[in-house]
Amino acid sequence: MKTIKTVCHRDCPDNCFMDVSVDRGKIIATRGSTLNPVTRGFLCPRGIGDPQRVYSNKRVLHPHLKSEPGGPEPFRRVPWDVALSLVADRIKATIDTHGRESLLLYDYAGNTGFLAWHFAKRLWSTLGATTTDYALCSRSGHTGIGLHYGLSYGLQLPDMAASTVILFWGNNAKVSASHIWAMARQARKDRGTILVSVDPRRSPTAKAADIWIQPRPGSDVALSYGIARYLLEKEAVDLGFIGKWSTGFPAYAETAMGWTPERVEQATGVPGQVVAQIGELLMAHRPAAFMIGLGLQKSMQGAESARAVALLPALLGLHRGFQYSNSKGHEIDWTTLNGSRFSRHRGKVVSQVGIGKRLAAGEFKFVYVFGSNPAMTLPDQAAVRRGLDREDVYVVVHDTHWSETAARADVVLPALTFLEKRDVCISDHHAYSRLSEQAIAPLGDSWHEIRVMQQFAKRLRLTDGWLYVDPWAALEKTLAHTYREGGVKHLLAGEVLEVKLRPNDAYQTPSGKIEFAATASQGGSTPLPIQHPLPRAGSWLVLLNSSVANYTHSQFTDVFGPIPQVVWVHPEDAAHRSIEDNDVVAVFNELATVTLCAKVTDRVLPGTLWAPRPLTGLNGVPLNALVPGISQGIGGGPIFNSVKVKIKPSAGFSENGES
Ligand SMILES: Nc1nc2c(c(=O)[nH]1)N[C@H]1C(S)=C(S)[C@@H](COP(=O)(O)OP(=O)(O)OC[C@H]3O[C@@H](n4cnc5c(=O)[nH]c(N)nc54)[C@H](O)[C@@H]3O)O[C@H]1N2
Ligand SMILES: Nc1nc2c(c(=O)[nH]1)N[C@H]1C(S)=C(S)[C@@H](COP(=O)(O)OP(=O)(O)OC[C@H]3O[C@@H](n4cnc5c(=O)[nH]c(N)nc54)[C@H](O)[C@@H]3O)O[C@H]1N2
Ligand code: SF4
Ligand SMILES: [Mo]
Repeated sequence: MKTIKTVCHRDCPDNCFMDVSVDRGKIIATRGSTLNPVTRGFLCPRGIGDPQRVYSNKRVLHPHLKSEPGGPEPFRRVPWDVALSLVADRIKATIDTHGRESLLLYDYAGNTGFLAWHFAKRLWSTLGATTTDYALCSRSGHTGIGLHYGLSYGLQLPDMAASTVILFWGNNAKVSASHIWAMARQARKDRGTILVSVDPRRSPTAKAADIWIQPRPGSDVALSYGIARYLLEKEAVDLGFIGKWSTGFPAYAETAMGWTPERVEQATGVPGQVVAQIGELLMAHRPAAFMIGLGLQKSMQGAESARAVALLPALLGLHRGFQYSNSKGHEIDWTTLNGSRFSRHRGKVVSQVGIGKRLAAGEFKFVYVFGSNPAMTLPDQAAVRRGLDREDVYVVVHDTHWSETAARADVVLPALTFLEKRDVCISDHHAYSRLSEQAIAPLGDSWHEIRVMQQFAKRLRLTDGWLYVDPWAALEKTLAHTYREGGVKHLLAGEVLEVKLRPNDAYQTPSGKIEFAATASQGGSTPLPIQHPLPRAGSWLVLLNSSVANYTHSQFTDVFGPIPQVVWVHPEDAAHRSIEDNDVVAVFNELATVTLCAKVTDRVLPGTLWAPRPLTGLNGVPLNALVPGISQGIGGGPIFNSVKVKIKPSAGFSENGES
């Protein structure tokens, strides 16, 4: 039995150090390594379930081509050589006939490895393929916070742990970042740190926190201004800090003063005394840490909410007293790694959130997907699937598993899981980094992303030397300034390195200070955060959706079964519609109908529903069919938490969505 030291490469804030027990070439178990001060000692259910996912019967183990209609099986096995030549010919023909822009690379963070994800993009950089703006997850929050701070990085986790009050704002850390939550809980145990959750639903984090504040979805700007006004009135803002480190404070303060407790309560549903309670808490317990969730910024006004919350710690005299994602604080030379700086062709960039319509219109004739499952995770699902299913669109998927997207492909190529390859990834939230060793030999005929891309490059007779260089040498250059000390050589020698973060008191705004009133503008933004009016509920409800512990997005249904097909409904909303606990209900809007099992609970507010993401309904329709492909103005992010739906008992429901 051997122990292999690796790192979980999933799209997860924690990026746990993982030790893998391997016996005669087979993974027996995975465990959390104690060497990472943040993730020490335990893994989440997905990390523990990894051996089952690696050996699951949903693995793609050989290249496959879609069969002719009417064939006995939807796909047939072919040798790599055949698949590679076919795809390379298709790439060439597409460029010749339709131009480079009609090639679409659709990739995401299924594996966050520098080599498996970013280096492997070099082929598409040289071809000048269209790519997306990668706005599906966090971009709106980065952009919103960036308006006031320059870059959006914030505090390090040890600073969080040293705080006396930690606010998880639109952040379900207990589920989405279980090691960060564990650190916060430890701080509570050690020092009496108070844990607060600000969430419209009683999430697992809200349940386990000391204080739970329940604003209406999308009303966080109003709540932030209400807290700011309380601090201003109590003369509890740090004017010395503000004078030295910021600009635009008078305009901000004037706007905040307009948010009287009555006005705040009207917008948020949070009573004045609760706002006062948070204000008192922030005054009595310093320093505070504001943990800004990605859920907060995935709504119509998400970027506004993120920027409003991020300004609160500045009032308290804290340099970047928030954490959203620290990715922008790292010095990593991405354009070298992914080859875009060497390429003669600058590919077009399109909205990721809005890509459904383009796919459905046949704008791309060749789509290459890796590290993502767009046929589950993108909004406007009906359009996405229509686009992928078009006869004139050639879809190639390189994945470890038979995803819903692979099922729609013309060619499916088998990929190595992160346990079958060597790589490096860096957490956006903690600073610790080590080499991810390969734990086992590749299963079946699975190939590394780089090998696949180099084989295409050869068949396309591409001569750019940078496609064929040693990836580890390229990585060494890319990460030359990333660590406090050391680099790739030290990682290869088995050392644990610490990632350097830009200084907390450096602000990359035009003024070089925190700008309470931003002088730059993005996507039509105003200088101050604004609370957009929230639609009056009427018969419409807002459907919130976020992840549950056993799944990473669409992954792990092969290990844990379907993502729970449930929807939380407030008792009042249920009573109005004659819905009882465990009834099958239709959740619908003009885009789609998804049938789910109702859980009648006061964990959500009246007018609000919640469902796990990204589930498939009992009727086979994905949750994301309900989500419009609308992008936010600021940052172009999605509006997953602003989806308007109706709900009714499912019996007698007409499929056209009429109520
Ligand atoms: N188990 C698991 N963990 C994951 C993932 C996973 O798929 N599974 N995915 C990872 C990824 S890529 C991401 S982006 C993160 C996301 O993880 P988080 O940053 O925690 O974000 P979410 O889970 O989307 O939402 C967090 C909370 O925001 C609340 N919320 C929704 N709208 C609003 C609002 O308007 N105001 C306020 N105050 N709260 C609101 C929701 O009710 C929810 O409880 O999780 C990561 N971790
Ligand atoms: N309704 C709703 N939908 C959402 C969200 C929401 O809040 N609500 N949130 C969005 C967010 S925050 C995110 S980040 C996206 C995530 O969206 P996706 O990136 O599409 O997420 P996954 O479903 O995890 O898909 C990752 C795919 O990569 C594959 N994979 C894993 N490892 C490897 C590898 O080493 N190599 C290759 N080639 N493939 C690999 C997996 O098998 C899987 O098919 O979903 C978004 N979708
Ligand atoms: S998914 Fe996240 S929490 Fe779970 S083992 Fe991987 S890095 Fe750790
Ligand atoms: Mo995400």
